[in-house]
Amino acid sequence: MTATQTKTRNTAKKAPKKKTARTGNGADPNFETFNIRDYLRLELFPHFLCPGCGHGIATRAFLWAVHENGIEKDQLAIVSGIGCSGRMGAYIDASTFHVTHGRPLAFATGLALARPDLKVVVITGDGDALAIGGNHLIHACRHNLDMTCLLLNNEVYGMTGGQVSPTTSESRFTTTTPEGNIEPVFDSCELAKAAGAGFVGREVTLQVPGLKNLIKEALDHPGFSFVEIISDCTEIYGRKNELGESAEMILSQKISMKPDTYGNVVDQPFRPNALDTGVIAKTDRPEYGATYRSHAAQVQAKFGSKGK
Ligand SMILES: Cc1ncc(C[n+]2csc(CCOP(=O)(O)OP(=O)(O)O)c2C)c(N)n1
Ligand code: SF4
Ligand SMILES: [Mg+2]
Repeated sequence: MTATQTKTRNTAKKAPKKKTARTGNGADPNFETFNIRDYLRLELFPHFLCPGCGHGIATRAFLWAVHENGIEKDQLAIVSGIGCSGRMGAYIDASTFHVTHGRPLAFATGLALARPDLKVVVITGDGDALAIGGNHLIHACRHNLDMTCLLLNNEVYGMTGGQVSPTTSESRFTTTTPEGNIEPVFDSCELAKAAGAGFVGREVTLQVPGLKNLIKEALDHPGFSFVEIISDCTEIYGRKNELGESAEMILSQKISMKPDTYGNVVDQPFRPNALDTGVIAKTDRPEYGATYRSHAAQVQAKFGSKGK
């Protein structure tokens, strides 16, 4: 309010406060109807995740988003590569494809082109999508085909025992950097943005409702949507770098994000770089599937269905 504006007192009778459901995640009434068990293959439990692993938190946020967006399980196709992150797909009760390390985006491209009626989601890791599969990520962004990619970034090759990855922070110890990492770090969101992804966002596993909302927006976006999820490898990376128990690790996520987003509430930064969170880029570039189908129809009209 500026100095010249007059403050008016609202004398109207206040409407009675609406009672909202008490939930573990704030007063979100939809949370009451979300039961993660409805979306899991419980016959595969107990799951293989180490205690405190961020990938489980990310999976919960994703399934909550699926629930709130009203996506039916038989309309949901999940493609994942190899890694602790990729293994998440196996636990989800939907149509799931567990494919070769580094190739889930290539597989998903064929699936999304052949079955545009499905909601295609790729669950991948920093090694899977940025090292061996980096080429596929660049071209998935460039194509802008309608699918969602969730990159679970724990800064390490978790499944294979903790080797360095393209997102390992500087000077961190891994099994292949016993004296500390000297490689520069990839910012996957900047990469996705530059390569043309229709929607780019990042969130930490500490902020589950915020992460769920970001994934909902990504799932709704017509085109290639990319969400980097900052996740913790508590068992291998955390222990090797003496980052504390899982609770300490997840709390330190706050300081590695832009302070104006979360505030500096811990002393020891886990990830020294200040990263943006939330929606980082959103464009209305043409979606590739629609362009492809219209082009195919034109070619068929010109030459007949058998071509020339
Ligand atoms: C072609 C191929 N190369 C290497 C491997 C071994 N491998 C399996 S998972 C993995 C890295 C996983 O790291 P990331 O994608 O970050 O997943 P995380 O386990 O950290 O979630 C590697 C190198 C493989 N299975 N196939
Ligand atoms: S090794 Fe790391 S990434 Fe894999 S399940 Fe354990 S804590 Fe999670
Ligand atoms: Mg990883």
